[in-house]
Amino acid sequence: GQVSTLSRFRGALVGAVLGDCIGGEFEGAEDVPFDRVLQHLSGLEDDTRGDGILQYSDDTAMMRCVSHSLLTRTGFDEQDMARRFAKEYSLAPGRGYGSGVVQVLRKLASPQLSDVFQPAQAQFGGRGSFGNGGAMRAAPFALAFKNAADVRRYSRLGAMLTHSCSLGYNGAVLQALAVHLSLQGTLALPQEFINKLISEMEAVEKDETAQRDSKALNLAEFPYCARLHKVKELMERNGASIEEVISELGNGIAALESVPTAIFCVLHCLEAREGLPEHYGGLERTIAYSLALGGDTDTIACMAGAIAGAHYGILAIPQSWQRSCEGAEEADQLAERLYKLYHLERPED
Ligand code: R7I
Ligand code: MG
Ligand code: MG
Repeated sequence: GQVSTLSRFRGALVGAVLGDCIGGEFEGAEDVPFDRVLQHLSGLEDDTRGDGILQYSDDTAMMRCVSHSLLTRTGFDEQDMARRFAKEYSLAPGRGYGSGVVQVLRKLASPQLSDVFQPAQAQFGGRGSFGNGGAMRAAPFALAFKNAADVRRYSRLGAMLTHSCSLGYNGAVLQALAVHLSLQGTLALPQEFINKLISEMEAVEKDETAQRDSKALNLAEFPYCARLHKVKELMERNGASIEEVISELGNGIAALESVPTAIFCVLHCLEAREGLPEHYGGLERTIAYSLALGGDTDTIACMAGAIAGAHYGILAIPQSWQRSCEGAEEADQLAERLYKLYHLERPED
């Protein structure tokens, strides 16, 4: 049936939180046999375990900051967003943050800091981080802005508060654009979805800094486009093994090795897959499949969960899964408020 736009918004943020909470179990595993994944997931249906048993990590913690900031400022305000990241980290530093980004978050807490983009620029010898920490929290940008140009611009700036390497912030742009297209129902035509992302990223990666960074890091000239072409190839192969997906797309903590992978998980799970229960809907398949890849499972499942949730909508997400995850209810409320912001007439529109 038809999925309403509000349902898509709610599905996006709740799907992201679920991916983070549920994926945390296997973070760092090499790959995970399907029966272990399914055992973990069937445990969520056990009503005796109590509510919110699975805690969220930095992915959700920072995504909450992004949502709250966009809502209270009715748009992007780098000072406000930076302050929220710093405050969240100081209140709950044990959420599993990347080992480099904590230095940025400590510097962002300083009241003397005038340029909030500066601490990120000092990371990793001055080139900035290419980790997936910008991408993991990018979904709310697609829920706050209608125009693709705004989604691009602000997801990039929002990521640059911690990730100043183009591979880091372009991963965030790609993730936000994927959620943007999914909210519009574009996943009904998977080929069109991937082709649109490729042409968007061709424009994004033409940028001089992106060209320079990919050269310095010994990568293909248009690294995200190259990965998205591999996603297309794997889709066409229709039956790619877990090992092939890991070796061709990656499952790591770098944005380049996880954002295209998350997109693949969503596309691959649009239809029933061997090894996954027949009663599973697409969102359940997507999260299960993301976990089976191992590696950075919380983040890959979080990003795939956002894209898939925007496609299938909130009604496709099992209640028991939602009850098991800390922060799912709040994410649902934030999505509803972002829906109103998205439809607000703003002067620049
Ligand atoms: O990107 P970031 O916020 O980490 C996010 C990840 C997610 O999986 C979360 O769930 C959480 O587990 O962490 O944090 P960063 O510290 O900026 O980057 C993550 C890691 O990527 C770093 O600790 C480095 O190991 C690696 N990395 C780099 N290594 C070498 N050179 C990132 N950028 C570089 C680099 O330029
Ligand atoms: Mg995490
Ligand atoms: Mg992670």
